[in-house]
Amino acid sequence: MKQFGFGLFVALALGLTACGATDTRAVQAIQVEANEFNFLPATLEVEAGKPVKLTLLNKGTVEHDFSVIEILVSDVKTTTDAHGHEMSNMAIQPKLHVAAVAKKSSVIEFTPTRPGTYDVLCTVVGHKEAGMIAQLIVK
Ligand SMILES: [Cu+2]
Repeated sequence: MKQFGFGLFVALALGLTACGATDTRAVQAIQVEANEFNFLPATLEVEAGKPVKLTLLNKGTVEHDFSVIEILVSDVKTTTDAHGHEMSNMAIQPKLHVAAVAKKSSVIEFTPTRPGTYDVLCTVVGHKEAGMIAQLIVK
C-alpha cells in the first residue's frame, strides 16, 4: 500500500510538471508602456483561448491604467504594486482593468475567449481624451 502511494505521488508529480511546462509555453506575454498620454504599442495582438500575461509599465509621471470596458475573458487575475486604486465609484466596471503608479508596473492575466477588436483606454480623468487609447486585437 505504501509503494502504491509513492507510485501515485510520482505519477502526479510528473503530471503536474508536464502541465506546468505546457502552460508556460502557451502563455502570451506582452508588455505595454503607458506615458503621458499614450500606450506603446497602440495595437496589441493576442490569440483567443490562450492565457495572456500583460505587464503595464508606467513610464510616465502620473498614475495610468489599462482598461477594456467590454470583452469576453476568463481567469482574470491582477497583480499590482502596492497601492489602492479606487474603482468602486465608477459607473461602469471594466472587464479588464490594471493600474500602475508612476515608474511602476502591474500585471494582469486573462484568457480572451472571443476574437474581435477591443478598445483599450486609460480611465484616469482626461487621459482618454488626451490620447490614451489603444486596440486589443484577439485573433
Ligand atoms: Cu493615463
